Amino acid sequence: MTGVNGAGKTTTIGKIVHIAQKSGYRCLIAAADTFRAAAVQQVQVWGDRSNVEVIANPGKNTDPAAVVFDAIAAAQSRGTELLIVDTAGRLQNKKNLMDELSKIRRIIDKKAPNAHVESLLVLDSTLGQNGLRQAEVFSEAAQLSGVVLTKLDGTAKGGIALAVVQQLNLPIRFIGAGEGIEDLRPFSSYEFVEALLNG
Ligand SMILES: Nc1nc2c(ncn2[C@@H]2O[C@H](COP(=O)(O)OP(=O)(O)OP(=O)(O)O)[C@@H](O)[C@H]2O)c(=O)[nH]1
Ligand SMILES: [Mg+2]
Repeated sequence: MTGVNGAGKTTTIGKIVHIAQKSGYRCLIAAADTFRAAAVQQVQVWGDRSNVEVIANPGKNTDPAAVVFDAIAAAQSRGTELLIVDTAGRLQNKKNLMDELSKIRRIIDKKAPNAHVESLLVLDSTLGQNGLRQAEVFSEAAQLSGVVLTKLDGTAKGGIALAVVQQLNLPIRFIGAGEGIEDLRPFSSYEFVEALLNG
């Protein structure tokens, strides 16, 4: 899960593991946001809500790629079916942080060559056109396969979604419609267009 600061990555992870766990998948979370002090605790709280274990490195400012490496090893030895990686929020113009993201992606591809990898950009739908530039840069660094549109419970209608799909050719996988654990829905283009035109 990738995206700029505060887009809703960690919350979305909490929501996704909730659905996945309920659907019977064996899940694991990698706490690869080693940048912000409270980030590991935050994702841990979400893991606890669904009884999903979180792989973290207790050290300070540790290498997030190393956490991902460890989490993949744990997932492989346990027969985990879904491993979700929480990453630190980053601005797309910070080259070193985008390089860090590429490194995480390389580790995943190398260490789990047979895994089905979904690389999702979590996009705050209240941000409008700024989202598009983000998506382009993230797409290169993390080889995005889709988008999650968050905060659609507010006044934002997420018109940016049209541009994301058209210009980047990325599917929208989920929408976030609130801060609660149940506030995640699969994306429906029909409902989305109805809301965009009528709401
Ligand atoms: N209203 C609303 N708020 C949301 C939604 N998703 C996330 N939030 C809120 O947005 C804020 C940021 O969410 P996080 O999940 O911490 O975002 P993040 O991308 O992990 O942030 P960083 O790790 O700091 O980059 C929190 O207050 C969340 O409750 C949503 O769909 N709707
Ligand atoms: Mg986070």
